[in-house]
This record gives sequence, C-alpha cells and structure tokens, in this order.
Amino acid sequence: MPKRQLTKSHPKADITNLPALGMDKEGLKEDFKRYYGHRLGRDEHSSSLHYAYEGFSLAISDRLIERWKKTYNAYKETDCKRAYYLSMEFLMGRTLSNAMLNLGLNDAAKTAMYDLGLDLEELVDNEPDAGLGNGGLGRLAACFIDSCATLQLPVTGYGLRYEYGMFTQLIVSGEQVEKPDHWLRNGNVWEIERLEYKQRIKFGGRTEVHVDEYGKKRVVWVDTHDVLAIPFDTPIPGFQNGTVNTLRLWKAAATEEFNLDEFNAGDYAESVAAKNTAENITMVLYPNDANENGKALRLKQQYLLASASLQDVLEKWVGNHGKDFSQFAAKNCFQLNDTHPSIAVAELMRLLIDEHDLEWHEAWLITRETMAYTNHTLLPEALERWSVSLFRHLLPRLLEIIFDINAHFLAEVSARWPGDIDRLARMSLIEEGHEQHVRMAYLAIVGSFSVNGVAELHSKLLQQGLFRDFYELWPEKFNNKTNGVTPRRWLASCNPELAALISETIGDGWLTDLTQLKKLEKFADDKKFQKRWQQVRHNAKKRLVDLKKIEHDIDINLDALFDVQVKRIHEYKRQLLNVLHVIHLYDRIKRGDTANWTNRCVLIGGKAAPGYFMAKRIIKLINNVADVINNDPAVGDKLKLVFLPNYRVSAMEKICPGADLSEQISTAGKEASGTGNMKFMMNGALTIGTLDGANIEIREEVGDENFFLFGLTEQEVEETRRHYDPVSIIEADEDLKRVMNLLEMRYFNSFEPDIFDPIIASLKSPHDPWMTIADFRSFIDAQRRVEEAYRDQERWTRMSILNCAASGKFSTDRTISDYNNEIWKLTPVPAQK
Ligand code: B1H
Repeated sequence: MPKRQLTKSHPKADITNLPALGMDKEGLKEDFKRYYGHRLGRDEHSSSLHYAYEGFSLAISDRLIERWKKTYNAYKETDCKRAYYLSMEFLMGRTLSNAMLNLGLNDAAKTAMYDLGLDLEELVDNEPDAGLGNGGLGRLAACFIDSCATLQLPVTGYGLRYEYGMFTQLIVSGEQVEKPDHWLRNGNVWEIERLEYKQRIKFGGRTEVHVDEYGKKRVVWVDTHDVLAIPFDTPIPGFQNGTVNTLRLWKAAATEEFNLDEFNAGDYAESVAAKNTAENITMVLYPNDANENGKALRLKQQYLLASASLQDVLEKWVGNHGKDFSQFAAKNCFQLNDTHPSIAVAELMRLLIDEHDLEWHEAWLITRETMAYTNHTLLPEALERWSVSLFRHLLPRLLEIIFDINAHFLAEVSARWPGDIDRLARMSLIEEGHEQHVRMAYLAIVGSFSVNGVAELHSKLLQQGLFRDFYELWPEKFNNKTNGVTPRRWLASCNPELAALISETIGDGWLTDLTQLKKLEKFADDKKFQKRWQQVRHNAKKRLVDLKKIEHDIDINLDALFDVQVKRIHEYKRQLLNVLHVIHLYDRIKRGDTANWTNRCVLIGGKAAPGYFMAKRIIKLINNVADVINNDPAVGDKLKLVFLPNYRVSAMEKICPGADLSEQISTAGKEASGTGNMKFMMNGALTIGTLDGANIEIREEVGDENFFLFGLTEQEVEETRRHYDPVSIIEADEDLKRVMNLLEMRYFNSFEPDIFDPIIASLKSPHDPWMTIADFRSFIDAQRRVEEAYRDQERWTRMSILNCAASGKFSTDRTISDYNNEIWKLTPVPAQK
C-alpha cells in the first residue's frame, strides 16, 4: 500500500494549529449560532431548550479543549511527577456553569445569550446532574479534582462511566420510589471518547506455571473472558489559570472478537446478546452509601477501574522509558479513594511481575512507594470484605498475589512480635471463619506508604481503634487530611450575590485563598454591612422557597428560621432526632407553650439506599409528620416541615445559600467528616452539631459562642453504651415522654397501623447503636438557644458573618495542598501561554 500523501506533504502540526478562540460575547455568539444551526440543525422554531443548552455548551467546551491541550503539553515537556485519584465515584453535578466561571466567561456568556433572546439561567438549569456518586465521598472526589486544577497540579481522576447514575428519588404517598437515572439519554457534550487508549481487562479463567528457557518460573493467566475498557475524558478547568486537567472514566465494552465461536456456529443473535455481559459492568452505580455491596458485579467494576487505570499509566511509562522502572515510583502516585479501588495494590504487582518481568521484591518496592490510601468510614458495615471463593472464581491470579502479599506481610509481623498468634490472626489480610474473606482495608494499608482519615477525630479513632495494630507496626504511615469543599462551586457559583458582596468588601483574593475570608470579621459589627448581608441572605431564602413552592405548594414565611438537614438518610446521621424535635415543637404549639416563639421551617432531604428498610421508613415518618403539621390550622406560620425530594448536587447549590441553621447531628464518632457542614458554614449558616467529624474543627475555627453544641462526646457514647437504658430516660423526661406517646398512639399513622413500630422499637432498644434518646434533652436545649439567638437578628447576622469568615480552612485548596505537601509531592506546572 502506498503511504498516504496527506501526512507526508503537510506536517501534522498544522492540523492542530488553530487560531485562538474569542473570549468575548461576539465569539461566543458566533460559535453558538454555528453549532445550533449547523451541527444540531435547529432554528428559531425549535422549542426545545435542550438544543440551546447543547449548542452553547459546545461553544464553551471548545474553549476548554483549547486549554486542555496546552496543559497536556506543559506536563509532557516538564516530565513532571504525577498523581492519579482512583475513585469509584465522581459526583460532578453540572458542568456548564462551573466551566463558565473558571474560564472567566460569566459576563460574556450572559450578554451573548441575552442578545440572542435566551436566558442563560434557564440553559444552565436544563443540564442533568452527572450523579456518578452516592454522597460525600463522591462529591469530595469532584471537589478534589477542581482544586488540583486550580493549584496547577498534574493530577488525573480515574473513575467509571456509569450509564445510570444515582437514582432519581420520587416521593409517592410519603414513600421513596426509585427511578433509573439515564443521565446520558440526550448525549454528553463534555466528554470525548478516546478509543485509541482502550485497555483489555481479564476475568475468570485459571493460572498456569510456565518455566522459560532460562529456568525462570512465570505465571500465566489463561482461558480468561476479556472485556474492553474504553476511556471517556472530561476536561477539568482550574480557576482562571489556563490549566485544564483530565477526568478519565472507563466504559466496559465487549472485545471485538467476542463469542466468535457462536457466530461460526450460526447462533448470531445469541452471541450479539452476550455483548451485554461485558457492557453490564459499567451499567449502573451501586446506590449504597457507607454500606456493604457484596455483589460480584461490584467486584468486577472495582477491578475494571483498577486494571484499566494502571495499564493506562504503565503503557505511557513504557512508551517513554521502555522497561526501565527505576524512576517509576519517583514519578507516579496513586491515591485510593477508600478501599473501593484497593485491588489496585495486587493489580500493580501483577502487571509489573507478569507483564513487565519485574521480580517480586522490585515490584513490591514500587507498589509500596506509589500507593496511598484514604479511609472514609469507621462503620463496620461499610468495610469491604470479599469472599475468597468469589475472588478465586473472578480473579484467580489476583487472589494468588494477595496470598503471597499476606505471606510476606505475616512474616514481617512474626518477626516483630514472635509467637503472637492472636495478632497474626487479627492482622491477616485473610479473615478466617465459616468462609474466608479478603479484608480490603488491610490490603490497602499493607500496600500503601500513606494511610489517612478525613478529619482529626476520625484519623485519631482509626489509629486508636480500627487500625490500631497497623498503627503500632507503622506509625509513620498514618496521617490526617481534613476534608474541604471547593469555594468556586460552593460559594462563588451557587451564591453569586453573597460572593459579590464579599468581593466588594475584601477584594476577590478569597476565590483562590479562602483564608482571606477572615477579613470579614472586621465587618461583623458594621450595621450597614449587616443590613446588606441580611438582604442577600433573604434573597437566597426567597429563591429556595420559590423552588420548593412549585414542588409543594405550601406557603413558607421568609422570616422563619430555615432549619436544614440534607444528606443521605442513615440511622447514624439521626434524621430521627431531628423529627423528634419537630414533634416536640408541634406538641408545644398544641399545648399552647408558645411564649417567645420563633417561627421555624424544617427542611429535610436525602436518599435512602433502596435496600435499607429503616432509612426508607424514616422518610415515610418525615412525610407523615409533615402532613399532619402542615395541615393543622393551629400551627400556621409557627412551624413547617418539608421533605425535599431528589436531593442532589444541583439541589444543594440552591439549598445551601438559603439555610439559616445547618443540622450536623450524627452520633459522636460515627460521621467520618461530613462536607455539607462546610458548604453551609461557607454560605453563612450556623451549625447545630455534635462533637463529630469535621464539626469539631468547624467549632474550633468559629469559636464556641458561634456554634450550637450538644450531645455526648465519642468517649461518653462508648461509656454510656454499657448501661444505656432509653426507656428510663423517656420516663424521666416529660417532653420526651409526650413525643414518644404521640408516636405510640399512632398520631401520625392513624390509617397505617404499625408502620412506625420498628422505629419506636429501635429508639427504645438498649442496644440502639445510635443512641438517639440519649441526646434528646441536650438537643432540645440547644435548639432553644438557637431560637433565642435567631430572635435577635442583629446577633444572628453577626454570627452568620463570623461563620463565613471562619470557613477558610475548609477549602479543598487547603486539603489538596496538604495532600500534595505530605503525600504526593508534586510540583505545580503553569499552563503554556
Ligand atoms: C463516606 C462512604 C462510602 N464514607 C461505601 N464511606 C460506599 C462507603 O458505595 N459504597 O459502597 C459509598 C460511600 N462515604 C463519607 O465520606 C463519610 O460518611 C463522610 O463523613 C465523609 O465526609 C465523606 C468524604 O470523606
């Protein structure tokens, strides 16, 4: 075949040598019109907002891609060290508004759309959320990659491109109904498929030992059922700095030669249908937050993510360095987002030994110098353990490697503590018992050079409790990295009015150095500033109510205290405690105890894992209580209770600016960190909370007098547990007795007898792990202090300003700087001009 002429006579560089795109409104208008009219083939008669959104997003996307290439080249030229954030979840939410803000195109975009008779806000609201995560852990990953790009760190996010993200929650007769979230139905303008970087993933089969001509033993994994992993890349822009990093999400696909035998046998339709088995792997996100997913398909997802990502990195390495891995650990670091991708430890060993011919000890040194593990929970039900038999069936070669890692590791433990058999059993990567299980957290610890928790208390409890044996062995591995949130999305973009007021007052340096919010302290007592602060927050409350009115058709008084709890529904987060308080307020109204009353609107939102019975029942209780209260004419403006359906990232962007009070009321020691608490604080809400997770650090930053503390400490919880007697506590507390009595007399379920019996039973059980009843009195008292503070609007506003001013620590820019300085050790790389 003759060589193609095109590449010969025209150097390739010319293909991408494009003139810079215009960053003014004229440039945007021109591109929008071309995309809308030509690419999408729409005209002024098209009534669908979607195509306007799509056309405009394409214009914005072009400007991201332009900078993406320059960032890529800058990283390549400097041959810098890189980090990879491996996560089963990236809860990205919407992209368009964030892209405009980070490109500095907000004003140009708004006027461009206005000129064309379009409302930019409507377009922005038309975008579906990319809900590829459950809650805090997935959103943290999204905030992290935002901060990495803003800090110009060469970090790539690796995840899975689920066809169906987090389910859509409907509320029917007060109960949660799940609807599949086909977020890709209308396409996704932000991603680019990169078939040229596909990887092959092995499953099943068996291993054989071969001896090569030099007498060297090598293991081969044969008779496998292979699947392809296809990467889809999304650009991740930094804040107005020219850097655009990459989020690479893998989609599973059948290999080209799939089931050729069946084709040949003439069973065409059967074999095409078999394609599904491969494609199912990335079909759906498992919707279990902080809970075990024991399914084989989930292990396949985890392995596909780990294997495809590691092969991707190794392929690039070999392309540049051949088989010389001496500098690999100095140039690469993998951060494991919980144990979900921790099979990467064994997979890196497999790839280095089986595919790249390294010796065990060389491969182990590299693995132990490149892997770092973040733990996000102490809850035993969320700790991943995979049965050895499932492992043997799906990933036989990986299981062998895990056994070998374990043998080496246990030898190390024996050398340090000779004869300590109990300790060996406790620390083994394999849990014995009726069935053997692989302890994924232990695999992650043994295979990593860094192990961190996500808030001070959480990291301390890991060291003293869950991972104590490992801490004794390797204290130097353990560290803390307190979580954060990105101030671009969670202040600048979601609350533009407050952001403008802040910038006008202290300048706009806070956008990339959030500690500058401290400068607001000076204005906390300034009457004029207070008035403006109140006005802005009032407007945000109005926007929140307008949103809810459409859905609920109930009247909410804007002067009421907006008391908000939005997060996954879980017993440890104690939405129940919140409901008990609401019932108590209702009871006070009914018995006329309303002197010095503060009107209150309680908003609760969150999804329950579809198989989590108690969580679903709690949703039903909230809705039933709301029904009674909101329809009781004796209540009026004094109290409202609203369940916000389908809580998600884009909903939080409207909710957090309008909240007065942030409910962070988990049983102490159970919430690893929390991040919603930070979003609320940043937007000027006050917190009522326990000494749990990052609440402790929030209170430290803002001062005790600006935080409503209640409840047992973690230590007290553990002590009380031994003699916990909720029935006596109820007996001794008149208010609580009345609340429980209302529940027990079926006041909120007169037509649905017994449905709340399981809830009542759990509250009254001496074995209730969440000890809700123990904290009732202290919670009610703290809520009284809240009401008193709120009635003095000047005082409240001052506290609100001080909360925002003290939120600087909780930027992911700080979190990521800490990760980088203490774990990754990357050098920032400025983008090319
Ligand atoms: C957190 C999870 C989690 N911790 C298992 N653990 C999952 C566990 O699908 N699964 O199997 C999904 C998620 N999520 C949260 O992480 C903590 O509860 C929060 O306290 C913390 O703020 C957040 C981020 O660190």
